[in-house]
Amino acid sequence: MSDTAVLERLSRLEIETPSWGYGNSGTRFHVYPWPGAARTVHERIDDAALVHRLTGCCPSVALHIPWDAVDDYRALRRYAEEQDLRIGAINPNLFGDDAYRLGSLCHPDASVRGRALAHCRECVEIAVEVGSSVISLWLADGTNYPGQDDLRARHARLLDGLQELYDSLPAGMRLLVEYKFFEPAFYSTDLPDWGTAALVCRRLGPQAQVLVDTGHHPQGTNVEQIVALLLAEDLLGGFHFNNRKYADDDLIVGSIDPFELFRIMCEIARIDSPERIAFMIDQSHNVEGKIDAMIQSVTNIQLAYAKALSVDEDALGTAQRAGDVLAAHRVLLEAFETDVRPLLARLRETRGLPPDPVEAFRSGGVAERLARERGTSTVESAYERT
Ligand code: LRH
Ligand code: MN
Repeated sequence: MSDTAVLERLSRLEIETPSWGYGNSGTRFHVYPWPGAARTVHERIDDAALVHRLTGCCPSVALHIPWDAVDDYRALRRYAEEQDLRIGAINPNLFGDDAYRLGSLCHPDASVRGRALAHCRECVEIAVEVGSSVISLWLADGTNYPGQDDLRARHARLLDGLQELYDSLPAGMRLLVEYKFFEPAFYSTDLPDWGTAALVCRRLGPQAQVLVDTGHHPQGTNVEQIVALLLAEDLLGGFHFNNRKYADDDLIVGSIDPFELFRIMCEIARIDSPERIAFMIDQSHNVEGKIDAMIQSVTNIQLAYAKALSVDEDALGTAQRAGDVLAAHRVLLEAFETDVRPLLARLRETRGLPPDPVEAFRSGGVAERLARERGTSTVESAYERT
C-alpha cells in the first residue's frame, strides 16, 4: 500500500478511551494515588478530551455505570460535546454490588437476575440519552469450586438474561459481549472464551457481536487467529486493547508484546472498512501517570496499524501460494521492522497536531497544572477496606 493510502487509512482510525483509565486505580494490595488524577466523571471527560486534542483520533470516551453515573445524562452529553467529544460505549457494572456474590445474570436466585437485567436496561436508556449506540457487557459471573453450581443451568440463565437484554435494544444499538477466561471467578467463568461468546451472539442476532479484550486469554493463545475467525464470521464487534505478561494485567497496549499487537492489526488492515469495529482501550494505570499513559497507548496502536498497513500484500500472497514459508514470514517481519514514526509524524503535522503527542503532554506543563488544581486523592484498596 502506498504511503498516501496508508495515511488515508490511518486518518480514519478512531480509538475510544475508557473513563476509568484516567482515575486512580490499583490492585487489591494498594492504590497509589497520582497527583492530578481525575476524580469525577467531568474531570475524566476533560482528560479524554485533552487526549483527543493531542492525538486527533480519540473522539469518544467509554463510560462505566455507576462509576460515571450522574443525574442528568443529557447535560453530561452536552458537557462532552462542548469539548468535541462523543460519549461512546456504555459499560454496565454487574460485579460491584454485594448482591452479585454468586453471579448476576447467571445467579441461582431469580430476583438477583432480575436486578442485573434492570441495571442493563437502565444502561440502554442511558445510552439513548447520551447518543451512544454501544452497550459493552462483561460479566464477572462464575464459580470458585467444583459443585458450587450447575454449569448448564448457569448457561441457560445466561442465555435467558442476554435474550431479554437483546430484545430491549433499540434499532441500531449493538451489544458487545466480552469474554474472559478467569478472575474474579477461579473455577468456572460463564463467558470464558470467544467460542462461548460467539455462540451466544449467533443465538441473539445481528446486533450482538463479540468484544475481544486482549488481556482475557490463557497464556499462549493465538489472539490474532481469534480475530481472523471472528472477522470471517462477521462477529467481531470490538476490542479492549491492553497488554499483559501474566494474567489480566491491563498494562499499556503494545508495551509487553508489540509484535502480537502488530499481528492483530494485520488482520484488521486486511479488511476494507474497519469502521464498524469499536477500537477501545481498557487499561488501569497503577504506577504511572494516567494521561500520558493513555496517549502512549493510542500511539502504540497507531504504530502497529501503520506497520500492518505497510505489509506488501502482493509479495505475501505470492509467497503463501508458493508455499514459501520463510519468504511469507519475512514479508511480515519487513513491515514490522519498518520505522513508521516519520509517517505518523507527517499525519499529525498535516492535521496541525504535535508530531509526538506524548512529549507534547509531558513538556506542556499540563500535568503540573492538574496536580495543583486537583491535588492528590487517596483510594483504599480491597484489602485496606477490610
Ligand atoms: C474486566 C474488564 C471489563 C471492564 C473492566 C474494567 O476485566 O476487562 O471490560 O468492565 O475490565
Ligand atoms: Mn475489558
